[in-house]
Amino acid sequence: MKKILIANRGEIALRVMKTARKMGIKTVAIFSEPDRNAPHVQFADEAICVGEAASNKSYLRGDHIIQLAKELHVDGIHPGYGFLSENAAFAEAVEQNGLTFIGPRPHAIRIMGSKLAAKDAVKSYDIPMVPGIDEAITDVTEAKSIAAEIGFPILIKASAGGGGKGMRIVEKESELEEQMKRAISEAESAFGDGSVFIEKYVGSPRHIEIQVLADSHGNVLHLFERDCSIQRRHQKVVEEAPSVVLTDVLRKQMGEAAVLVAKACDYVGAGTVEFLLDEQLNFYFLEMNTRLQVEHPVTELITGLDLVEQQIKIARGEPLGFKQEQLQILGHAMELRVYAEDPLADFMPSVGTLTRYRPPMGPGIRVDDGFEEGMEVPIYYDPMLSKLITYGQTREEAIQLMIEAIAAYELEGVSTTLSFGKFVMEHEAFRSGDFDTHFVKKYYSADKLLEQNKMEAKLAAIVALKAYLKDKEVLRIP
Ligand code: MV4
Repeated sequence: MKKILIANRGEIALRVMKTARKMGIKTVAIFSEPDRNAPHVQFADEAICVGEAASNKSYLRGDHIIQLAKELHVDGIHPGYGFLSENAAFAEAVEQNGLTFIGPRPHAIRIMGSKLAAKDAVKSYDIPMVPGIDEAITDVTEAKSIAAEIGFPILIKASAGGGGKGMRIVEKESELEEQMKRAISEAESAFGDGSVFIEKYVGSPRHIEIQVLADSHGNVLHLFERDCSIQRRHQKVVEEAPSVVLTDVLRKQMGEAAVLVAKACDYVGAGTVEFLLDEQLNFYFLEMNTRLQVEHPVTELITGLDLVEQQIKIARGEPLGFKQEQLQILGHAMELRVYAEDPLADFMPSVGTLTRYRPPMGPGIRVDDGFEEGMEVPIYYDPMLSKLITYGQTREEAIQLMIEAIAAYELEGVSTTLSFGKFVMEHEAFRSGDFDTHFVKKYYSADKLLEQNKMEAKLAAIVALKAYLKDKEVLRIP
């Protein structure tokens, strides 16, 4: 592989290109009109415009992108995350055009793109699943009898849904019919597939995901877990590795279950297997994400591996260069997603120009971003500005470094979730590790953040006043 095209933008496009360059591989960037001067375009060896601002007129034009890749004599395409990354038809078209898709086979993407197909694929393996059904359900009477068997509350999920879209909690039988009808019609209009199914609702779960790597020679390994429980409306905010709640035994069990999930769909490449972990530490397979994830850096820091390098080597047909026993967790990594959103105004997207942008630097600090001072934050795409990642020997160290890095992050022109990140890092429930997916709902409010900001301003004023009084004394100012 001599030249790859990165079918993405922003921080992940840059991230992929950095590894490609390190490996001596030339890079081609694609960009939409408003992204013409973006850092990922400047960094690449070559760059080509793929259309207008709207994603469906640029970054989602699969056939057009493949055409351009061929004209530029590209060998492989890396899709990043989002956009075309989990589009089986695109992966297939890339291969049919004689290019390498740096990602899993279309077969695996297709299976895992449907929750019911995923359940069906893994059911002959010994993988714990949430009590429920593994077939689409349309009949209300049947649904009622299944729900009675499982016990309320139950959750209705759309097979084609993802990231919490199309989910409905049903507390009692009298609500079932109405909720089911709604779920089906919602799934039909949102995904073009009205298949829904029923699961027992796990009330206070942690979201634990396992990173897997599979080569094309049948070797499948896991790279331990990431705890992604701190999220807001299904949008992850803080991710860390390892998780404070996993024991070595549980980690091994979940890792082995994740490897089985990958084997069940003949997985090749880097993937992530999502689990729910309940209060009794029972774990259940939820779904598999067939892409490089946003939060992959925390796994890189605790394992010392470059996941993009692994993806490229796997795509080149190389066998994995290590065995499960050779992998170990070293230290603790924490990631904060910095969004251009106002945490004091219900996380409203905040657009504008980055009049000042100086990310923190130093030992144990990594910033993955795709912005520069003076750039405008475009309204067309994901509002994530950067990922602030810290690494320490211990969790306490990683948290402390995160608090310092947030303070050192100079950013003006738009509102960001940096202060919200500080709120999380300083919260007792987060520090003690006693949290679940309801953390934000349970503990966060704009008022509390405002209170935190006021306290800080007061503290700063007191420090300044003390310094002034001392100066006055030393300088004998009357
Ligand atoms: C669940 C659940 C409770 N019980 N399934 C949300 C996203 C999708 N990946 C699955 N999700 C959930 N499935 C059962 N049977 C709770 C969630 C859930 C959740 C999962 C992971 C991270 C954050 C979450 C927030 C709310 C609900």
